[in-house]
Amino acid sequence: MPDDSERTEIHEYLLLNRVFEETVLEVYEDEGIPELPHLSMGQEAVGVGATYALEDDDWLAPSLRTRAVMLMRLSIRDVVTGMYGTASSPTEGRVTEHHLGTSENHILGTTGLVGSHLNVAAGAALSARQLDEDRVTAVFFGDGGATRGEFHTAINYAAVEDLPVVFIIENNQWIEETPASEVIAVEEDISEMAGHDLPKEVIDGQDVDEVIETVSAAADRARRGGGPTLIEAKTYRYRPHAEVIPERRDEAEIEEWKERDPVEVHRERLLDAGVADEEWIEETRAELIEEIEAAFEFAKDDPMPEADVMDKVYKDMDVDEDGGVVR
Ligand SMILES: Cc1ncc(C[n+]2csc(CCOP(=O)(O)OP(=O)(O)O)c2C)c(N)n1
Repeated sequence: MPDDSERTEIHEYLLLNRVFEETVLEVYEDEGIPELPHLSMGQEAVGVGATYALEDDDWLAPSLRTRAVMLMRLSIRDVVTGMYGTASSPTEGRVTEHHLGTSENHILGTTGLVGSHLNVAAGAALSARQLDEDRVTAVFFGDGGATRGEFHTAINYAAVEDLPVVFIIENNQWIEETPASEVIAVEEDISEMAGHDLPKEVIDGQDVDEVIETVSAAADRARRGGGPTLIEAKTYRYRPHAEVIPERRDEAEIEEWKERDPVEVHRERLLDAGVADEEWIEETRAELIEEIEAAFEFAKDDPMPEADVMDKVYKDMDVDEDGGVVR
């Protein structure tokens, strides 16, 4: 169980994610943002809890919706410049925030192909073992990601090799506009699809404490050589798949999930325990808004990258004057 100062820190991360996305939505609606927002509002406890449970040098492979990984491992300014693809962004504009990776922060970059990072995560875990590093890799993916072949190849390989991986399904029950139940042939828990021999945990993704506890236990087990765990966190997103996609889900379903809002659940727990008061929460929220708005102002004035975009993409690569690769 986290102590009081850890509990307030966890709440600050939850607030950061919520306030950040509220600001993203506002800016996007007012004037647009180069990277189309795919918001995670409603799902914050999964990314926050899992990232919190892991060590700073554990590898994280987020899905494009696991914003918490970015906000907890990078500065707010890095995340915002990442969305604008400008010169100061972590990859100097080579990839926007959705798929960015930085080895410095132990974030594995992904591709736009849903599920493609699952095998990469298993590979990162294999490399940690071969290099004798005490690192766990956590990979986040949606219910849609769980329908991909990579779900089986990565889990099978990790289970056979006892690799230190924590597989985390952020089951928000919708794949763009398709209900997962229409395309996934199991009745209840989609983690059942993995028949492989590994522990499976189905948890409440709206409860950050449950996420932290489950991911910590899985990571400890992995570090002791116990192999991978598959965690399915039941959750829900409040916004459509992306901000250009019309909302076709039932309003009543969305409202029902909002009654178990992950930020609110944790907030009430802190208030009841006397760990924080309303005043601290409001002050923290106001400070975060100020910092986030300043990052947006910075990003809007930040120049586009000057460097040749092919530079730093491939190691030891010679490029001719037209930008072509010299072989
Ligand atoms: C292989 C592949 N198929 C389709 C797409 C288009 N696509 C992008 S995100 C997405 C939905 C993914 O759903 P899920 O994995 O459940 O994650 P969520 O968006 O719910 O977080 C789809 C179909 C893609 N990028 N890659």
